[in-house]
Amino acid sequence: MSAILQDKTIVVMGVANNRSIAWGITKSLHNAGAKLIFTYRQERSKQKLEKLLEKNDIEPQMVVACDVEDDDSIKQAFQEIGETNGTIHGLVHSVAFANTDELQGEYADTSRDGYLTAQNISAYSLVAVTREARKLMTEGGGIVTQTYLGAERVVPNYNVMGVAKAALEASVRYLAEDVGKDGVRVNAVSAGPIRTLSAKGVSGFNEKMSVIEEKAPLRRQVDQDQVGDATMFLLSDLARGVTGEVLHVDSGFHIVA
Ligand code: NDP
Ligand code: KAL
Repeated sequence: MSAILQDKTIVVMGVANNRSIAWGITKSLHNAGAKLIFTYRQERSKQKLEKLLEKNDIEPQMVVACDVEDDDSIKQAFQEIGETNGTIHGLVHSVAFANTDELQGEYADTSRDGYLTAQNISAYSLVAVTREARKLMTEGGGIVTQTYLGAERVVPNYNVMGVAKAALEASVRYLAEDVGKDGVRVNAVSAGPIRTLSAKGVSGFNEKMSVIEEKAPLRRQVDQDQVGDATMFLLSDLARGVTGEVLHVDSGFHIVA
């Protein structure tokens, strides 16, 4: 039997280091036989990524800069990807940002600028990259983004990011309708708390982690590899009937009152 993602080319956005959710996804996609293209924003992330790829014997098809705040950067990245690789079959969007001062206190105090930044990088970016990526998805394929329970419920400190994730999840549904006619599926994974660079230093993170072990049905932490395998499933033909969906990979925490 051939590997699940044999002959599939997938673009992965959002590896900053070995703790990144996108790195867990990379390992799952690589093990499933996919050819991988990476995008990064900061030079530092590129260097970390290249070291990681080398250490793990993963040969990338391409590593290209892409700042999702900038339409020209997105256009250029996907044009280069198209010119070098032709058709792609998948896209992983694992990117989010809000200013630290908006991730504490009351949501009611969110500034206009802080609101727009969070929406811009964390939600609109999926719309912008889907528009470019679909041009290269001539054989159909899958797009998967990363979200969090704070989109559905009020989670202390998540604040402006919760509202951005709500927009992201709604975008998953609207985009799924648009690109479905071309055989492209759009889904999200809603992960439980995982200690990553983004999560570092934001208040309330440690408590959120410990509650999973106490209250979630599986009574254990979520890790990058679990999210990686679920994302791999959603990108694969095994999920060919699934689109517009938010799949919780959270030890079942979201079902508990
Ligand atoms: P990381 O810090 O590892 O990854 C965040 C990534 O976002 C970085 O690679 C960063 O790139 C990238 N990024 C930020 N701004 C931009 C931009 N303007 N253009 C391009 N890339 C950008 O954290 P995670 O792996 O935790 O986060 C990945 C996703 O998972 C996010 O959407 C997050 O909301 C989501 N998530 C995380 C959970 C957790 O508990 N960790 C739980 C549920 C969802 P660079 O460093 O190069 O700027
Ligand atoms: C309730 C939770 C506790 C934490 C609250 C808010 C978390 C927000 C996530 C958001 C992505 C964090 C940031 O944007 C951090 C940023 O302000 C500073 N960090 C950086 O700039 C680093 C260097 C770069 C790499 O980070 C980014 N993002 O570019 C939520 C927890 C339980 C679950 C989490 C962490 C969810 C999530 O969405 O990440």
